[in-house]
Parts: sequence; C-alpha cells; structure tokens
Amino acid sequence: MQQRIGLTQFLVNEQHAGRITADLRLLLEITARAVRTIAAIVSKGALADALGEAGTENVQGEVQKKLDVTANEIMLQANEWGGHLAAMASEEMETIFPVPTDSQKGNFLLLFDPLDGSSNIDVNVTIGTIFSVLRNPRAHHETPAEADFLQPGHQQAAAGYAAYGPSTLLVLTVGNGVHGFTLLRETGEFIYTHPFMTIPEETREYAINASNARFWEEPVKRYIAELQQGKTGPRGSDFNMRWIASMVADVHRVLTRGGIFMYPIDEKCRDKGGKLRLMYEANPMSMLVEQAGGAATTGRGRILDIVPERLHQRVPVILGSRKEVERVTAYHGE
Ligand code: P6P
Repeated sequence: MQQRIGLTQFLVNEQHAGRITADLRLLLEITARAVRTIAAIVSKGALADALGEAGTENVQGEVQKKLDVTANEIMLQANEWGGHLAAMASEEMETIFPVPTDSQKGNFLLLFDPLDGSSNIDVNVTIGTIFSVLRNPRAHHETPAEADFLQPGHQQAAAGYAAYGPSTLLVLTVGNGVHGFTLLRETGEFIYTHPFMTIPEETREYAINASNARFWEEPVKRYIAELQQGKTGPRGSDFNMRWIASMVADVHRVLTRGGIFMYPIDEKCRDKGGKLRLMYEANPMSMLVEQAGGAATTGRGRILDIVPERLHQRVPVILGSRKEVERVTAYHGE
C-alpha cells in the first residue's frame, strides 16, 4: 500500500502548487498542533479535571464549561506569536484579540469556536473545534478592528474543524476541495486519510432538533413532514434521522456519507436571528460543504454571501446534499 503522507507534506504540496502561501501553511500547521493539544485533554475526560462548568458565562450568555475556556486559551496561545496573523476572534470572547504588540502582525485573521458542542463533553459524545481564516485587509503596522472581520464567507482563505471522537480528525479546505487527516496519537502526526471528501447530491438522512417542531416556519414543517411520511408520502422513500447536537459531528457525517443538516430560524430563536453563529460556525462549515459539492443556505439565501453586521451574529443554517438543500430553499420561496 502506498505510504500515506502527513499534514505537513500535504500543505507543502499545496504551497508548491501555488494554492497557499508559506504563512497560511504555518497558520494551519500551528492550528493543527493546537487542536492536537485540545484532543489530548478531551481524551482524558474526568481524569483531567477538565469536565464540568467553569462557573462563568460567555458573550452568548451561555454557561462555559472548563474545556471551553481551556480550548480557547490553547488556540490563542498557539497562534499569537507566529507572525502569521493580526488578530483572532472566538465564540468565547466578546471582542477581537489583536496579537500582542511585541508580536509581528501577519496577513490573516483567525476565528474559531474553540469547543463546539460542549454540552456533550460530560456525556462523552463527539465535540469539536471549528475555525475560519480571513485575509487581514490592513497593513501590518495597523491594529486590526472588529470591522475587519466582517467579511462575507466567500472571502475565507481556509476553513476547517477538528472532531474529537473515536478518532481525532482534522478536516480542512483551502479552496481546492475538502481533505481529512486522522491523528496518529503515537507520533502526534495528522495522517492524510480522506482526500477530496464529496457529499452525494441526494440523501435519505436528515438532521434537525425535532423538539423545536412547533416553532418552525411552514416551509420547514412541510419539508420535514414529507420526510416523515416516507414511502407513504410525496417523497416515495423512507428517510432516517440523526441529531447529535454537536455541529462538528453532524456536519462530519454529512461530509462523509451525505445528508441535510438543519438549524432553521424558528419562533424560539427568531429574535436572535437563529441559533448558530455566522462567523465561526456557519461560514466555515458552509465553505467546506460547498467545496465538497454540497450547498448551504439560510433557506432564503446562500450563507457565504451574507455580509456580516456583527461579530457574533446568528443565522439559520440549512446545509448538505445539494438536491435536498435546493428543495428546502425552494419551499421557502413558494
Ligand atoms: P440544540 C452546540 O451547542 C451547537 O452550537 C451546535 O454544535 C449544535 O448543532 C447545536 O448547538 C445544538 O443545538 O438546540 O439541539 O442543543
């Protein structure tokens, strides 16, 4: 069997092909090292005194788990000194984090949800880290401002996630397809195991939190009802449902075997604009899904075309197998 390559060789190949620059390669390699550190702590569970609540709330008003805070610090400390980026933003921080004044500023902005799905930590279900890379619009001597982050998702230079599950996976795109790497714990290397991940256009699997059904808008109620009617309804086929309540785990399943993932607007989250955050959940996942041949909309428009107004703004998310996303979106238009 042909010798598998590692993340570094993959990124060097991308750099030699002119698809990424040396500093973007450095950013991705440092981020990979950071998620490897997070994986090591997550895998210890109760043995690392890392479970439970931190006793604080984040900018979202959500109770922070100890691991939320720890993962955030790991991402900041790993990336603040390399000179490859100018500032960072995180679900766990209200304002942006410019790199320290004594560090050289670089060409990129890094956004992340350091530990997504943290409600699953204490019950040992897959959680993850989601990251998004934007280009720094300012000259290096200037201090970045929050407005510099408010770029539409189609301007992302890279996006990816780490999934801390039975194996630790790193899945990323730099705009040339979606590629997955599996952590070999013995050596700490991410091995290239999933080249050009592709989402089948059709699917028989959907993911939604069905407990919100009474709050959904009519197009979503119609779409889900048709799936539940299965062979006896207009779709003429039976469908299966999954809901892990960890976006990384649900989206990884969609990237691996197809499906449609939905967190639509509903009467419960309407005043917030949705449940999931645009900048460091919806945008990176939408870039990955589109790069894998899928589609990602709010139900009324392409997610990657949204011009952000606030760093922590929320949006409805409907993404996955192209034909299903197009059907749901069409229902919204009727
Ligand atoms: P609910 C996790 O808190 C998260 O942000 C996503 O990872 C996940 O898809 C969603 O929220 C789960 O939401 O309402 O089902 O708990």
